[in-house]
Amino acid sequence: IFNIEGVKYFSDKMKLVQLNDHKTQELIERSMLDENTAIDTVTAIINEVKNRGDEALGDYTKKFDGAELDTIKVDEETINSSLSKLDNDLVKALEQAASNIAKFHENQIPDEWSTEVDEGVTAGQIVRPLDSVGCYIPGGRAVYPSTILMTVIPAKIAGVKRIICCTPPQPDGTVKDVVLAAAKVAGATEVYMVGGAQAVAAMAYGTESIPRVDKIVGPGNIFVTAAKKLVYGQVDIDFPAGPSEVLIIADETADPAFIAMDIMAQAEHDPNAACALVTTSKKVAKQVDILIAEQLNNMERSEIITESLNSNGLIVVADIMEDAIKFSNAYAPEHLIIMTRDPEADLEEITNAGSIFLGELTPVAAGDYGSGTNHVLPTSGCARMYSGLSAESFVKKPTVQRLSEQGVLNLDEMVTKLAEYEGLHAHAESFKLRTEKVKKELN
Ligand code: HSO
Ligand code: ZN
Repeated sequence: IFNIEGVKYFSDKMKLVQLNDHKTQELIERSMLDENTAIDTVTAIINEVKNRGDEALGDYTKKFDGAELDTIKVDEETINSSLSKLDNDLVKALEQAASNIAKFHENQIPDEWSTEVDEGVTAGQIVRPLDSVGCYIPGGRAVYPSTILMTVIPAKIAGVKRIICCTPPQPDGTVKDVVLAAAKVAGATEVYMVGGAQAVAAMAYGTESIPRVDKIVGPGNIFVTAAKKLVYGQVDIDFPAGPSEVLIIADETADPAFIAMDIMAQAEHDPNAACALVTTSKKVAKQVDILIAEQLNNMERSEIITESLNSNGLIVVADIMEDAIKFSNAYAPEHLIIMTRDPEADLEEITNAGSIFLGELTPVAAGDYGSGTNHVLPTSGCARMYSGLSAESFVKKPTVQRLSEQGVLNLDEMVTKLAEYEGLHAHAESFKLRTEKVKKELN
């Protein structure tokens, strides 16, 4: 056994700490991308798109993606034929994932209900889909067909009629077949070749080719995220989704090999990804650290993994499980894996996490692709106040009420009293007219 005080780093890859000695606040901080650095650039882009529409989109696509396009919209023929260009097994994988995602999200549509809040006063909610939604699909280094399924399918399940996708073209002016195929499988209605802040602006304000939508969702770089923040209010947005994260809670029963690979799996997404292990077992901590050090150089994306672990990798040793869980709640990770003797029991104490994976047989990769749950999740501690993307993200819940004669009589005094107190005479009058009518009819 080792001495944590003496050996601050086992392998020089991840930061190792004993929980007691450190302030939680310091430890939960991970490098955050500051969208504010992009605000000026993005504001200019949004204004250009607002004023010059398609022409501005053409200029930016040439500048940022190196592509000159005749039309921004991908024609239907190309989308329809994309599936036949893919390897059969890949199509099958997309379809199985899509079916699981659909099944999961069907359960998320909120119920319509009404209740009698006072005698003769019924009030409830109805559920209606948004009319149109725009899914931002990143291009470049990270082309994730799975993300198309995760954004389009929940909107489809919610009943959204028009679901458009915007994705940057490759320099030859095309979009990868797999992206189009995923859009087709998921049920997107249109695909447009435009990326970055200009795509967000186009979906928020509309251009000659691109319709303005009610809500923009999907992950993106800091320009995309800054643009989403700036158009918020004009349209709805999901939430800022930054670099991937995982936190693993483990006790001495956990298999260090699984933990090490789950950490590297999340780290391989992004040099800014944040991965943490919180364990009550010094032995597990040490073995995970050793395994990562041993395997790191053989990983295909070892450079990205190394950078991520060096900047945001963390192994925390806690005295007791209660402390480990407290730490995890403060960290509010995007993904949480619980590898303990009784994960279900520990789940009871979890308050903040985007998506939770129970037991050693459930890696984050399951949720990334097709255990059905959504992989567009709140990062950087935002799981304290946000839930991930869901079918519910694409519906509205207008409220409905109806008063009977009895209901009017029951509310009369309360409403008129409060209205008069607020100095809103017409409010009080509007109610009194009903009361008078009811009283007349009752006589
Ligand atoms: N883990 C990512 C999603 C993803 N993984 C896409 C693989 N493909 C979300 O943080
Ligand atoms: Zn992933």
